[in-house]
Amino acid sequence: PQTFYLSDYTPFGYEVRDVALRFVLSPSATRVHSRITFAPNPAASDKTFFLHGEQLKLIRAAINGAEVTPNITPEGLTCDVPDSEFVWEAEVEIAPAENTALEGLYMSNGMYCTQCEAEGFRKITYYPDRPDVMSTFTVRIESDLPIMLSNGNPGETGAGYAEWHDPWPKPAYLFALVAGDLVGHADTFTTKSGNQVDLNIWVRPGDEDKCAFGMQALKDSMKWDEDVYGREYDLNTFNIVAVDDFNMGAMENKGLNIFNSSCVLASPATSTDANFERIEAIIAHEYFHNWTGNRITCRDWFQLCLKEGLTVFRDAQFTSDMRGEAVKRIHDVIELRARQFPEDQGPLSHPVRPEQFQEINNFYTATVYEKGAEVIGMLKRLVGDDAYAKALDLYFDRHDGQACTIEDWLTVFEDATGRDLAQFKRWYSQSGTPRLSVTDSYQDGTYTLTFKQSTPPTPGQMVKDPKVIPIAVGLLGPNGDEVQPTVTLEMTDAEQSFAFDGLGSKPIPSILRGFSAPVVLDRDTSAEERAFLLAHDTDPFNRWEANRELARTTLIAMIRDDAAPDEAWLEGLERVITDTTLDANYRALMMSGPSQSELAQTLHEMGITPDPDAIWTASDRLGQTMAERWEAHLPGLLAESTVTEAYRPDSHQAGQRALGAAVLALQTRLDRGASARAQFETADNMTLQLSALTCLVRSGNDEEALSSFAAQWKDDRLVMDKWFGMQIAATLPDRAADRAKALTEHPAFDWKNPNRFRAVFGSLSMNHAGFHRADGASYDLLADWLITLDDKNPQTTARMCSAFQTWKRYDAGRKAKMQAALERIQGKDGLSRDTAEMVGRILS
Ligand code: HT7
Ligand code: ZN
Repeated sequence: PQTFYLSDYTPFGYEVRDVALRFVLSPSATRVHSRITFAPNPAASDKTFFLHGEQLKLIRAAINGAEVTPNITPEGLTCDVPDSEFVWEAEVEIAPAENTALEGLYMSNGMYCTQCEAEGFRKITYYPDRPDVMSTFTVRIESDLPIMLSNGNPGETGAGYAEWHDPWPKPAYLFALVAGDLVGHADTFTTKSGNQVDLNIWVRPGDEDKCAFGMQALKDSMKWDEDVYGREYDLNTFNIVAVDDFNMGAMENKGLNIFNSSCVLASPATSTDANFERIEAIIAHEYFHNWTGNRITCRDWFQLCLKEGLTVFRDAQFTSDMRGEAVKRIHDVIELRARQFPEDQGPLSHPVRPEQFQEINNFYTATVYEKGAEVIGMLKRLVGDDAYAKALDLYFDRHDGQACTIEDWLTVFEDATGRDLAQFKRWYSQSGTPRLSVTDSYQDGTYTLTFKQSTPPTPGQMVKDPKVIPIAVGLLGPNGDEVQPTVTLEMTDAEQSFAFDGLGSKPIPSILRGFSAPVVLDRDTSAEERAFLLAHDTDPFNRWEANRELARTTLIAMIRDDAAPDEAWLEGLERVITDTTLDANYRALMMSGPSQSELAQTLHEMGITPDPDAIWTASDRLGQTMAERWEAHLPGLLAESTVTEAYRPDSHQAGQRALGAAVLALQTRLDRGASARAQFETADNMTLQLSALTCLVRSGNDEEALSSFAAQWKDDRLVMDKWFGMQIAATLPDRAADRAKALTEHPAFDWKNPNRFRAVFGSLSMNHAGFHRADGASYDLLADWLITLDDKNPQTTARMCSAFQTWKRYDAGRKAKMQAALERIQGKDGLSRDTAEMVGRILS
């Protein structure tokens, strides 16, 4: 397979002046007529006329009205063309009903829909399918379906057809088309300059009652982007469509966002608080792409983080504003450590801006998205809020309508602030998680912190240069007063000291406040010092972090030496969780210790081979200790977390329910599931119902509740995804593989639907000890199913191979079994390019 390199970029030889498409829809023989005006690109030296095109049946092609016979390969076509402006016309035939890969034009429950990012448009018609080729589009759709949508503003509509025109030049990856028997949930939004925008969420009949929350989230996002970034919406219409078969979460097509139905449909009875929060964030994310991604797009796919890192950063700011900064930051850091750190420290490690790929779909990763957002957070911290706002204004002014690079982005910051960002740019080019070690000293009123940074080698990058690391630090006096409010130290060297003068006594440092850089902090901190920070740190993130560190240290001692849980820590934590002046959400986060995979990650970072069974046993024993120790507090905490008002998915109520869920998990250990069963039976919302069911599944006493849940929800596909998933994710480790296998034989296991496939196998890989069952049963089951799925849906198969990315860190027995599973996938005849690249990298 071909490898593409960032350094090989050259512009396309032709500009596209405008595109007109006509679709005559039919499940097995859709005709796509294109009429495209091209003109030689003066900035390009290579004038080869190559149009991408895959799995297309060319019916006819013409240039300036005269039929031509292009040279066709599996990747596209070439043709001799005039050396001045000309009109290219083509008619192709495609079969959306046979498209199970869900890229290009495909069908889901009788509805036509598209997914063109990254390279799906080439499965619709012949076109220069690259993000730096931008054009206006006019689209005519012909079918007998009642709703026919495309990008931009609606044009003429009549019996059997609908026309759309998008006045904003866009790359083909933002093209979208939807046609089906859909019902709309309508609303309007008036922009700050007074334009009225028609908003619609289109869903299958029966889902209308699950649109109101998404619509409110959309209006909140539109308002927030005006207020915070000064960005206004730019069309008369904004449509969102919910689709059941979708490879990822959602897609930001211009004016026509397409969503996985799980990321837009919500109701209290069927969605958890976490679902509501995620839906709000994804709707915001896709909407924010209108400026960061659509109006300003990427020059090539190596620049993916330009739009994704920035848009994740923006959606995180939005969620912070909507739901609270500290809790959002803690959630994001938990996710970063769970998903990005293992990626960055294993065989799939790659820079935030990768420099080569075979299949771009494999680079929609936690590194590009989440570390990409962290890099922007660091930049903002380094330049300050005002300079960040100034730089963003300049970015939008200077680059509106362009396809840009990370160099363009950093130049904007250099021009707006006068800073040299050459060293900062290493965050985009160097892969791997930096390790930051700290020592301190105190003498004559001066306290000195000395940091050393180093980044272990990663695939293809043996040597790393020092990066600029913003280290937010505060100092606390012995009585807990803050003697030095948060300052950002700018570390630029491999080793560097920072002194604080005029201190009356040795302070307690609070380092890396707010997780100011995506690094692993190594510091030999005493348990007393951490307990002090747990009690007094004025930075809520670091207060939580102190607790997390204490939990981690205790668990690691329990895992390695069978030690007893640390008494002093449990006392400190007890004070926090019973402190009713603290936010319930925050207390719930304090109660939830590191996950088993996070512990495996920490052990790996310490150079120790993780033993999944020992990790599970220690985590279970700690849970039991907490339950017994806090027995007297549990009923009070449960009562305190009971919501008496009508259900609202806001952060206040969600916090109460999160605290309740954490307490119920402990209570279930003491009352053999009686409280959980009572909650399960009386719950009037999905958050309470599912948290109770999760407790019952964890206790192993779950058969009755699982069947009654399935009977109640058998007709709701999104709730049934939860049912499939949670009983595997939460079950006892020795049952996970057998359960997953049994569920693949369930009549509702529709394995071609990515949500259902992920519900089963994503959950299996999340049950750490269950996935790493010593006999390799889970590895074999997953490999069997990845081999099956690859023929139908390479993109989802390839993504799910990452369950094996940590294989090298385990013991010889597990390692050999995972290697064998990977080699079995690799050896499959006709393996897709997507999966072959992923497995090859994981094994390397
Ligand atoms: N920009 C989108 C990324 C994407 C995608 C979405 C759905 C299906 C396939 C996809 N390939 C790439 C989503 C986003 O980041 O907003
Ligand atoms: Zn995105």
